[in-house]
Amino acid sequence: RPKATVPSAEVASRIALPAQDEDVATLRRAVVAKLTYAVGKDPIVANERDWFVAVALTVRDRIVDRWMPSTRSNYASGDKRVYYLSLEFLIGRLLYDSLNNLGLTDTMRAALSELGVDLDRLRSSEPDAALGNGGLGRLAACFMESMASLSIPAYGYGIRYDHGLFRQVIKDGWQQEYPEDWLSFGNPWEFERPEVEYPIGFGGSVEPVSEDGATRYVWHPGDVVDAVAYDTPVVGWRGRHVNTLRLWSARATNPLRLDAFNEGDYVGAHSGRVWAEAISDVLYPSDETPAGQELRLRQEYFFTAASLQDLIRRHLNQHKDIRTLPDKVAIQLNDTHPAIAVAELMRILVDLHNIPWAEAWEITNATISYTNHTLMPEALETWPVALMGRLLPRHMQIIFMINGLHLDSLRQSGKNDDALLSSVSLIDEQGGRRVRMGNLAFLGAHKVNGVSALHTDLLKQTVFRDFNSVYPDRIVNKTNGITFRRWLFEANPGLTRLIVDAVGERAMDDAGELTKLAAVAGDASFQEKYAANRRAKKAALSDLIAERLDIKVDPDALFDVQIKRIHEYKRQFLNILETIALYNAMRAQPQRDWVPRVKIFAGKAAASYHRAKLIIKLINDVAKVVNSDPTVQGKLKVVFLPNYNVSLAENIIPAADLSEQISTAGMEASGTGNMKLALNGGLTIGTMDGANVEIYDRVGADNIFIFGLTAAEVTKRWSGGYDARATLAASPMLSDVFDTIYSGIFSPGESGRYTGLLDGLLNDDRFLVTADFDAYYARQRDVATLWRNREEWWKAAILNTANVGFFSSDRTIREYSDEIWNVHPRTD
Ligand code: Z15
Repeated sequence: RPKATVPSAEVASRIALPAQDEDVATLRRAVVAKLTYAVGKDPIVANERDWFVAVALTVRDRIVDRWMPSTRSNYASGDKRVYYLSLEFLIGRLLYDSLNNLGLTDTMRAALSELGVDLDRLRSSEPDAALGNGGLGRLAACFMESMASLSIPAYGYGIRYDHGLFRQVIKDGWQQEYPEDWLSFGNPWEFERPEVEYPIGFGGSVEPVSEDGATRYVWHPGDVVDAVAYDTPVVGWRGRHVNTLRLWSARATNPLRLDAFNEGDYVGAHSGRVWAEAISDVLYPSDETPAGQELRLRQEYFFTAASLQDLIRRHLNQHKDIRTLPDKVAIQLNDTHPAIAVAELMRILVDLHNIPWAEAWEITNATISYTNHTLMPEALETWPVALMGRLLPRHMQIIFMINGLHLDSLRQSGKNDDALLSSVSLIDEQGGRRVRMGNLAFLGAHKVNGVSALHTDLLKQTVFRDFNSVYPDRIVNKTNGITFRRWLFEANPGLTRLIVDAVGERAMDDAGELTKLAAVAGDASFQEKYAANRRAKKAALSDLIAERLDIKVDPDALFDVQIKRIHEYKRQFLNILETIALYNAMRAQPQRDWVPRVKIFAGKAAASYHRAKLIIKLINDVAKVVNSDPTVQGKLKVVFLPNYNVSLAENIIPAADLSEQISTAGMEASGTGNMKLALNGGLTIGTMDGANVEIYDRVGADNIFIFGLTAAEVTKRWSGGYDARATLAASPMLSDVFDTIYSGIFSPGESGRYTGLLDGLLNDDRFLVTADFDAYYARQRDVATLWRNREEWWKAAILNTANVGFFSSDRTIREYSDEIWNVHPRTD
């Protein structure tokens, strides 16, 4: 099997853009032409946003030049295509991504400077495309970039939400949510495709029709919404290949009821439209917690059904025969959100194409595969049978049919165990019947993957244990990855330059080359340059902190960073408790020679997740007290940066000395922020959880700070009936922290603000915060000790950068291609 080719340095430099014809003057003229004729603005009066749009359109033209040949050559070759179905694509900004992948950054900077425009300022006038919540959505964006970079013909399919993830504002320490409005000034990267439009049905009834002794089922939907396509070209590294991200927007089939309008009922005339178009209005802001709302199920079916219609139409146009679908199409379900695809594809094959059931099932199973991203039982999606029966009556029948055949075949093969049958059933019969989307996805897929080695093992042992005994080859591991183009080259050009100087340009095409850095990890002059780059990034972040929060931090302090969604299992609570313990220790011995530290937090809480929001408030309350306490002499600062998003991550990650990856072992499926921080040389303090385990394997025990219970120990502690009160009694340090919070110093005027939070820990410490506290505190002191040894610290940091090449999403995508999709990158 041909592996993706990594060009030699010589070939790479020939492929490297700027393209032959792209000089500064050409680009400058192109930008001015866009500003004039596409934006309609005179350069004399154009504002920053106008310039940004003009530049984006100029860049988009260059992308399109490569998009058409990519698409054409895929048609010509007839190669198999990958379809990545995801309810989330957390893209962020595209300007630098596009410029860098096209090799046009420097040329564009020069062209703009001739026009008196600063490229770096334009960069920040682009809104983040925040069509995702966190790790799952960002993974989809990294995968799109890697698939393009590897020349794998692929489409991303999702929803073009009018409003992405809410904007977080911190008011008096509390999180407030405001609607996000990324489209308010238009989106220069996308192409609207009004002609690519599919009807999506909901509700109604199913009519059995007898035909030659057989029964066919005809679904008569009660209402129909149109899905309209918007395409964004995704350009790969060195502009080699361009794929399409196709996002669906909902349009009412009947936007205006003229009869109502004529009677003067203006609002009523539009009500149907408002209801129909609500489908693509807002991204549900819940990460790891199913929204459970009817509108969410409508979103899931809407984009899945539109995507299937689109890809089947494309398949039939080109290959004529729907039976060859698995040879030409690989559908990857990003979590269970598009799992209804299993029933929808069966409906299309059986009801619309008259394929016999068994053959349809084979086609479906060979085409679909499914990625699981969590083990947490409360995060697994289920839908009430009654709701699904009402919204998707034919799909409900099909799911019952699949389930009946599935359970019968198990019984026939002698698997009569009730416990097994009920655990692999598609229907949860306990407490109101519900459809289990995880089980539907598992059964409908030929491969099911976890996202880290540990997570995949646990999948086999827990949620899919019985399924795994019946289908032992179905579960495979695909450890997550990140695109180094965004998370190293674009976020940290200074470090990138150092790497290229040290190990050569080829490191930009082959992440494996990074290991050569290990040779200079102990080299004083390399360490000095590495440290100087970090210092510059920390100075920039300090400026940002001063600007946004009016807090002064010392760029020479240790920057200790926890950036991710706020969730109990991620244990920001543990971090802030340790911060308080450190604060207490500093107050007890103010004259000791403390390592100056800045604790940096950022992350959003789901709007309805009260505990998570209270943890944000606690962090901010602690910040207020600590930051203004003269006894700590500025050696401890606490910072909560609001509105964490991809762009803020790009600013924080290169400035991080310490990466907090402290989830309860067994609960973080993988993590991907851990990879970004390690790549940029932040040392990890973390538990043996998710991909931390694999980072540990690669960077080595001396270059990471592991602490706490392992996943197996966590299970044991739970089964033994964990008693947090006993832990507290045995830990003077933690008792002291609890007393400090109970005393009310962080909540003047409301001394009981955190009583519930602390009592909650004592009564039911589900995430074993108390159990890991002492070990965490001790490990943090080891961090401070290493920090004092500057040579050893930088050596460890450089070894992190050197040894995490494995976590490139190019590697992940190659594994999916070889072992799940059976697609092979084109080499032409
Ligand atoms: C999400 O962001 C993740 C899992 C989920 O089940 C949902 Cl609904 C959202 C995250 C995992 O928590 C994280 O560990 C993983 O790295 C990421 O998905 C990508 O696989």
